[in-house]
Amino acid sequence: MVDIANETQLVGAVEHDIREDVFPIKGWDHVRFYVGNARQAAHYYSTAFGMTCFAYRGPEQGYREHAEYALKSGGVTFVLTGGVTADSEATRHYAAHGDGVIEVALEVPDVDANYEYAIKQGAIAITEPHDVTDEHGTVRTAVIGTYGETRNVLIDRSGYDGPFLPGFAARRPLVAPAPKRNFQAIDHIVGNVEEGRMREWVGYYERVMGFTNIVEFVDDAIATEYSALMSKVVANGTRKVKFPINEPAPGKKKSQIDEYLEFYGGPGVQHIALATSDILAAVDNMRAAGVDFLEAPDAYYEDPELKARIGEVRVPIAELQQRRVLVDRDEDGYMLQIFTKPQQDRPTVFYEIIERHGSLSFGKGNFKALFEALEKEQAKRGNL
Ligand code: TYF
Ligand code: FE
Repeated sequence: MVDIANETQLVGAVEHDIREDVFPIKGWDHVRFYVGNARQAAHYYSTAFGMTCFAYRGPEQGYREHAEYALKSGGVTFVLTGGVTADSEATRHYAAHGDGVIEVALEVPDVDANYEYAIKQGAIAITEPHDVTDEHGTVRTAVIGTYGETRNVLIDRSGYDGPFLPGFAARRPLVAPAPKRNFQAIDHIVGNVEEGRMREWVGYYERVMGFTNIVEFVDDAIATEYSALMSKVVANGTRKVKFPINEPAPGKKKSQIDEYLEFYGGPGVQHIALATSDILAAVDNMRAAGVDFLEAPDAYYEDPELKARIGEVRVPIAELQQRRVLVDRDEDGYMLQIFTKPQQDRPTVFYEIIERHGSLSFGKGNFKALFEALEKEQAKRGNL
């Protein structure tokens, strides 16, 4: 069970009564990926990310088209779905996009009320509210569209007490579970959209889910100077659910967002930020297990302005430098963050590991160092 107070701090959430919201959200439910080979992906997320497989659904359960593995690490649940047949939805999606996110599922108290509100506000209707039932009970669910082929699934699981979702069977882990979790909660999930469409998608979440545009954005100066992207963040009332949205901006070089859009074949989820209470251990464990991270240069740590910018943090800068962990501070506190390289063959989805200490923002002070490291990788791929 996740410690709720602890989780609130981990992800920079705020005290807020969701009953005041037009679109109340309890929190993240799960993220579903369509992948080329779910069994092997599940093994990777177990061994490299330290997640634990706990449920499965496939042909053995009479679910003929797909094999799905549900994994968790604290409050983070991923579902890896692979096609068993040549014409399954996952097989088609994989051919078009490579491994990627198909669903960002949110737990809500009343699926019908949220769905009705969203549709009235112009949400893309995918699936109307309906019950899904097995011997463990009933889940009420509905689906709303978002950027690209990505979907926001709404889930009320109050009438269900099975392993994951109706149809899934409990499953033993694929490998011996990690002794300690690397991360405990989803902090934010970022989408990349086409040039000129960021504002539209920010407006979509404002209208359809009653989200608000929070603090940080990449202004024009940053965009043209070194990032070649624009970004705005929308969040729900509790700020547990945060959706930054990026679009490419014209710059000196090809935007990393353009590289994503080209290789993903359209808009989609760019990165998932995973909150941890011990980023040093997480990075050490994940590196040892074969995860590649972006490497900030020594100059980042040796810059005399770094100390002035960040003040006191819980570990010596040398500890951060050794692992290439980035650090930023805002008026509320500081945060430590690091980014993996893309985690599949295509240069598309990657992960962020984030350890917040009061800070509610996204590492604006690190954009220059981060984007330079990203561009170095982009250049190696011949896409700059
Ligand atoms: O989520 C964020 O806004 C930060 C910064 O391509 C960021 O993690 C933004 C865009 C990007 C990589 C990181
Ligand atoms: Fe991020």
